[in-house]
Amino acid sequence: MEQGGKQEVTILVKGAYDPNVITAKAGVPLVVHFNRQEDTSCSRFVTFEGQNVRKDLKPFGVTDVKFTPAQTGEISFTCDMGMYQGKVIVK
Ligand SMILES: [Cu+2]
Repeated sequence: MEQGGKQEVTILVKGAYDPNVITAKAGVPLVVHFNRQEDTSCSRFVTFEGQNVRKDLKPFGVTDVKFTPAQTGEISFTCDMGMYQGKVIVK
C-alpha cells in the first residue's frame, strides 16, 4: 500500500517468503519489512535482482529493505541458495 510518498509491505520469513509475490509502483520508494522468525542460515540473506540490494536479515526480528523500483516489470528476490523465492511486480 502507498502512503505519504512511499509504499510498504511486510513479509514473513519462515520456511518461505509469505507473501512471496508483492506489487509496487514504479518511481515510488518501496520499504519491505522482513519479519524473519527463524535462524536457519538459508534465509539469512536476501538479494533483489538488478537492484544492488543484498541484506542480512536478523533472526527473530524485523529488517527493512528499501529501494525505489525504477521501471515496470518484475524483480525477483531470493535467499543466497535460491531456495526462498519471491518477486515484486512493478506497475
Ligand atoms: Cu537459502
